[in-house]
Amino acid sequence: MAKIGITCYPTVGGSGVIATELGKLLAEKGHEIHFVATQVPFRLNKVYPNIYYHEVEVSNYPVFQHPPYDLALANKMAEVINREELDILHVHYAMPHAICAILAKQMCNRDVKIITTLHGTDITVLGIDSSLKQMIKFGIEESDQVTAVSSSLVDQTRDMLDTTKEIDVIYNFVDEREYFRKDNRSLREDYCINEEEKVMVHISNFRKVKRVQDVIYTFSLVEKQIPSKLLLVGDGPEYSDCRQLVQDLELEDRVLFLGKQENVSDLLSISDLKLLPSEKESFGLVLLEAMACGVPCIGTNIGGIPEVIDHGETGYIAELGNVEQMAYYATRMLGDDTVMHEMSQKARAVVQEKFASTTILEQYEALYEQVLERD
Ligand code: GMT
Repeated sequence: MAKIGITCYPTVGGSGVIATELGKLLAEKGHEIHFVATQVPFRLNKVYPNIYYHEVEVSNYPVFQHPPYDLALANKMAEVINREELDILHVHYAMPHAICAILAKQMCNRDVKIITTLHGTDITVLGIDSSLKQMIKFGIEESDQVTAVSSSLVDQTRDMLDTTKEIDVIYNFVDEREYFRKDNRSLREDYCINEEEKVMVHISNFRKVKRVQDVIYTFSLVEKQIPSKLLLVGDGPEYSDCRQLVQDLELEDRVLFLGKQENVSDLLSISDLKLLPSEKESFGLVLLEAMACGVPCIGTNIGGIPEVIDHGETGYIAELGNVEQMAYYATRMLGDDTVMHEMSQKARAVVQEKFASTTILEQYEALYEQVLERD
């Protein structure tokens, strides 16, 4: 059994979820897990005797113009590596976490192996600030092993960073014990959703790249043909504009803004179709969460989305920004109960086969073993 440190942004979307769920599954297999982060990861909602949390405290002395998160993290990582005798430090994000891990390793006298998982956002950042390229490349190349959450992200990383570093694809997963379809008829009633109405859902952090407005425009076309409601779950920078758009389109009685929600599987269990029309998405963990609850998805032909949605089988892939096409697919699916039922079944099956948590866990464990066997 290994002693594994994990660093992630504890409250940030999919990457934080994957890092925490992975830590929990590894702990259940008997590994000793040490989270090194600024907060207890939000999914760490139960006591595990072999999971420890080491808090990174960022000082805010007046002399520092900016609180030194990266240095405080590297310092705490070094402390934990030495004291807990870590074998592996698995960090999520090359920047800044891999860089901090490399610095921490240099500070201590232990041959801890650094595993870096790329979630896409580092590469997105490069599109905005190319001056960080060398830094991200350094973090990746100096890691003992690098993984990415989709093949598309591997290609993108190679293209943008001009690196030949071996990057393994290990897909994301969901905890099937939490994500399954529940009988939630009373919740439908609570939201005043009629028996004949179909439910479309979108869940995100409402960043511009998620294109929530496309969800609303698509829904406005669908609801003209099929009695339906739209659940918008989450909050973020585009939230106010989305509310305004719903008002302008006179859809207030059909679109429900639910804000941030914890028990997403309950909401997915009353949904028929999920939309993710993003312009950047290395994987789209929310798609997997939906599919596990038997909800087929429509997504864009962007990043890792086509690796998650099997076009015509578990949902549909549309062109970026093409709301007519998305509405066409949505009405085709929602208007035919047989098609919907088949797609729903297939979506669940794919989660159990291609993205099963046991399979993904084995892939990470095999990678750890391989790295620990080196020199
Ligand atoms: O997409 C976000 O805004 C959050 C971000 C994160 O760091 O959690 O998501 C990234 O990692 C997720 C987990 O691997 C992926 O499912 C998301 O597709 C990815 N986001 C982007 O690539 C934009």
